[in-house]
Formats: sequence, structure tokens, C-alpha cells
Amino acid sequence: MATAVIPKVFKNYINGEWVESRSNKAFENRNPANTDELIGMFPSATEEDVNAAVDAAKEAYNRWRLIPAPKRAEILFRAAEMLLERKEDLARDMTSEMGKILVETRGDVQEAIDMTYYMAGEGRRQFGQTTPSELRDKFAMSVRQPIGVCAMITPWNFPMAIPSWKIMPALICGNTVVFKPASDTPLSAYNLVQVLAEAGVPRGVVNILTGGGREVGAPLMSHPDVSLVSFTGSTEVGRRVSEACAPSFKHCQLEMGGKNIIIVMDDANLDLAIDGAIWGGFGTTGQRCTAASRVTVHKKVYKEFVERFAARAKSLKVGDGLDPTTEMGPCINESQLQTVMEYVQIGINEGAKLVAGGHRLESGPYARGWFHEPTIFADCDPKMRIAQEEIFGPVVCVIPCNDLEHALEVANDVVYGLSASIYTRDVNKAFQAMRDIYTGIVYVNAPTIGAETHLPFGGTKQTGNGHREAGVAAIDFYSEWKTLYVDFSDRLQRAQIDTSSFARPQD
Ligand code: UN1
Repeated sequence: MATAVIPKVFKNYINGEWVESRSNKAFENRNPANTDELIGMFPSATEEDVNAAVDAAKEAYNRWRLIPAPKRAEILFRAAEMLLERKEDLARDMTSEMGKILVETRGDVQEAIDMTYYMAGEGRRQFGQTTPSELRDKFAMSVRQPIGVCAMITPWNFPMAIPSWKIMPALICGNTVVFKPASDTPLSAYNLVQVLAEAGVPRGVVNILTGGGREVGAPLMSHPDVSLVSFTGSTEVGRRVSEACAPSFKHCQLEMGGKNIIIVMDDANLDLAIDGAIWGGFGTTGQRCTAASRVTVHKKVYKEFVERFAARAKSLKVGDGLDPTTEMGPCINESQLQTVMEYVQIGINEGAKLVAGGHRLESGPYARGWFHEPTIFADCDPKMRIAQEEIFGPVVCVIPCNDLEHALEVANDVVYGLSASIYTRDVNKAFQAMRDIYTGIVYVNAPTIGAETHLPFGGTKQTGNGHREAGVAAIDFYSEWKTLYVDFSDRLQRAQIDTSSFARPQD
């Protein structure tokens, strides 16, 4: 007799307790490699739940901001240790709900571990400036202060790494958090919050709500008691976040689309460049903001590059990410797969030359998942839609170029500016590219993906709004400067007015 499998039911975490949503409704989290597998049911939160979470975070802020940063750091160090101990299980959970291969989900968890250790270290490094005053018997310095309740809205492609980029610096600076993860990957978000709770983050300091953008995201980002919003996702939604933040001047950090390029010069190590284009283009099934979705190749090596790149793409093993032999997993969901298929058709209509892939995979082991072949279009015109718009799937456009100047022009001629890369053995060309590509990240002889946690991450133009995540840049975003002047002269000293006598004693 078949027994019905009872799905695991998850809850929201508000004010230190796992609680049901006020809606009493839940949504399904299914495995994109096998949609028969129901991972769990997650609460569909409501505006009332949002209000409860923000209230809890506001209340907790009064206490958390007064805990010395090195003490807050001890909790983060503990959380990092726990993430490390649980890394394999966390990665497996992530592959089951997100689809990317185990090697990559281990990397995603590792990125969260790195960020947690890094930000814990920042607990003893929240340095300000101490400087002489222009007046005698007066002291001047600056300190960082926290901002308040922070709303975090995160995507599904890095279900643990990206939340950690936001939550860890927010916490170390003394802020409290209301976290709304993507509905495709709530389990990894739940796992991260569970670790933080077990590591000793006090009640109300981190709250998580799952549910839709309209029901949870929208009321959260316009809530009057939220002081800061950090969002990673599409440029279209990012614009709405920015607009929601504007009326009350909430601090707002946006990390949005990309159309990243690899430039391959005629003197490049071609083996290396092909390895890079495969990893950059098809890693995470191309579902990275940093994915190398364009490659421009010098005409002298173009033919050889395209042939070898296409052959490699065709030989990639697509499948369930939990199988250790799989090299590329599925798309996250049906609608993302549809988008990929639509763009493939657009590319064909635009006259680009399909040299690898181009089809959905749906028979045999692929029948229950959202799989698509690794796909390459060659002979693309840089103005084609497939070469301009973010696809967020396993589709790479190859564009021929005449020389470095031409390549740089192609590189910069998109609305996005996250990451770029150049393969060359000529140091002059490398430095020119580093200077002239207008993106937030440039790689030399490495693909466009693989940013490390202790350096700024983010992009120019329609990729971002000027802020950066990770590294010290994150501390800058999650804190505000406060300048302190202490006058110990016991008399009124007027800045800019009572100073001239020091400057010119003869006057
Ligand atoms: C993203 O795609 O949104 O640099 C983040 C990288 C990763 C992070 C990607 N460390 O590719």
C-alpha cells in the first residue's frame, strides 16, 4: 500500500519564535530537477506578519545596537563554525531546491561561511578617524553608528551566499533584520536563519518571512519603520524598490542585472579562455548576475575558438545536481525555462548562428525537470537582443571583434555594468582593459564569475545604484558616520572664526 508522504511544513521566524503565518496559507517548494519531489511547504506571509516582524526588529534594535561590536562578532564567529560543520547538508538541501550542482552549492555555502567570518572580524575593526581639531582644547573624531531595521530581499540563484552578504554586515554594525528570501529557495534561507538563531542571535534581531513580492516584499520596503532596504534581483523590480524607498529616504542598495563579457584577444591562451567561457557561461546554468553571457573573440582566433567552445558545451553533462557526474543542472523553474526558450527563438529570428544546444531537454531523466541544453550563438551582432538583454540561463553569444578597441566598445555598449574579463598575455592590453571597461568588476585571464567576499561587489549603470556589497564597502552601507567634537576649553570657541590667530602669529 502506498503511503502518502507528508511534506515538511516550515514557519516564519518572528521575535525569536517559529510562528505560522496569519494567512494560514502555504506554498510549495519543489525540486527543479524533479518536480515530483516536494521539499516542503512554506508560509505565505501577509502584511500583518510583515508588521509583526518589523515591530520585533524595531524593539530588538534598542538592545542589539548597544551590544559591543566585538561581542556581536562572537555570535557571528559561532554561526560561521556551525555553517562549516553543516556545510555538506546545507549544500545538499540547496541543490535539491535550486538545482545547481553540488560542487557549486558547496561553494555557495562556503561564500556564506567566508562572509560570516569576515564580518565577525570586522567587529573589532569598526575604525573611524581621530584628528586634531582646528581649535585648541578641542577633540574631533568620527564613529560608525547603525541605521536601524534593515529589509533584505534576496534572489534564488545564491540562496545562502547573497543573504549572508546582507545579513552579516548589517548585524555586525548593530542593525536588526527582516529577511524575505526568494520563494524558489526558502529552505536555504530557513537553514541560514536557524544557524543564526542557534548561534545566539537574540530574539527579534533576525526575522524571516516567506511569501510573494506583492504580499511581503511590497509592504516591507515601504514600511515606515524600515530604515534600509537591500535588494538583489532584476532591474525591473529594483526600480520599484528604489521608488518605494524614495519618499521616506530609506537607504537603498540595489544589485541587479548583468550582460557580462569575456574578451578573448589573439594572443590569449585559448585553452584557458575556453575553460573560462564554459565555467563563466554555464556555471549555475548561466543563472548568475555575473554570468559570461557574451564572449567577443579576436577575428584571428575566432573560428578555432567557436569550434572548440561549441564542442565543449555540447559535451557538458546536464542533469540532477546531486549526481556527482553532472556538470550543469536545470533552470530554476518553468517560467525561467520559458524565458530561455523564447530568447533562443529570438536569436534564431535575429539571424545568429546556433552552434550548440538550443533545445529544452524533456525525455528520459529530464522528464520531470526544467532542463535546457547549454546553448551557444555565434556570429552575433552586438546590437542583437540576445547580445543586449539579460537572459539568465545557459545561453552564450559569441561576437567577432577586430582589435582591443573594438572589443572595449562592444563590452561597454550594454545597459548593464557588473563584470567583465579579458584573456590576453599582453600586459598593456590587460591594463587598458582594466582602465576602460566601465563595470564594477574586471577579471584578467579568469572568467566573469568568482568574486571573493572581502572585496567590493556590485556594478555600474543599470546593474546598481552606486553602492557595493561585501568587503569594507558593506560596512559603509550598513552604518552611518557620526562626527563627534569634544570641547574641553571651558569657553566658547567658534570654528572658522577663532582660528586665524594660530595661522599667522605676526598679523
Ligand atoms: C550573483 O550572480 O548574483 O562572483 C552573485 C560570483 C559569485 C556571486 C554571484 N561569487 O559569481
